[in-house]
Amino acid sequence: MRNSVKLTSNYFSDNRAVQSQSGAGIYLDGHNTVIDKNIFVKHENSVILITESINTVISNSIFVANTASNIIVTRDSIYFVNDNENEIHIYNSTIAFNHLGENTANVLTLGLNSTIENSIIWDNSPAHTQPWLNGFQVNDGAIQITNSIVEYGYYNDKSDNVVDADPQFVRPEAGDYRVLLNSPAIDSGIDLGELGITSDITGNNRPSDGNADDVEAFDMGAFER
Ligand SMILES: [Ca+2]
Ligand SMILES: [Ca+2]
Repeated sequence: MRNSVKLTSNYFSDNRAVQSQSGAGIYLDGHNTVIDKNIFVKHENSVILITESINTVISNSIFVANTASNIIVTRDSIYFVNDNENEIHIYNSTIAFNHLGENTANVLTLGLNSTIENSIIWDNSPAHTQPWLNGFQVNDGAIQITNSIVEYGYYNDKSDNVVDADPQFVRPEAGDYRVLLNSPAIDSGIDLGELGITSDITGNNRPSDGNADDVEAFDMGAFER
């Protein structure tokens, strides 16, 4: 496939799309894009809108304090519905404290076969009218979530080790989304080294032994300890 772009270590804030159906932070219609170690805050429209893009990877990234109707959304270019080929893979990312006001759209709208691994999805609103869906909308099937903290949980036959427990951020009110030593996120991820994930959003090595049991293991979320 063509189109290989990698966006690394950028800070996107306070963006708004002129057209409501466009992406405020990133509008993506290329293939094989990697969005690694980026921070997205205070967007008023869809932060990342993906259309007709195959194999998008988001890793080691933070999405906080956005008021978009969808933080990450995959859409068919014509009808604005999910495109099954627009699968997206989210690894070791933190999606928290995004409050969408009175808009009842979902936090994430992801195409079929999308996956979320080693991530933290916490304190986003509004929750889906069906709480067990927790703001996820998928087309004609379920996405796979593994080894992640998801508020209200997320359970289906594709999911494994999804924990509904406070991630214990250090000081979220001050923009510190690392987690405390006793966080359930520490050393509870799966090894994603073979996918090329070897460091966290600040450049710290993954995996690292964060719970002092002499075993290095991946954390959940954008930070490693
Ligand atoms: Ca660790
Ligand atoms: Ca350990």
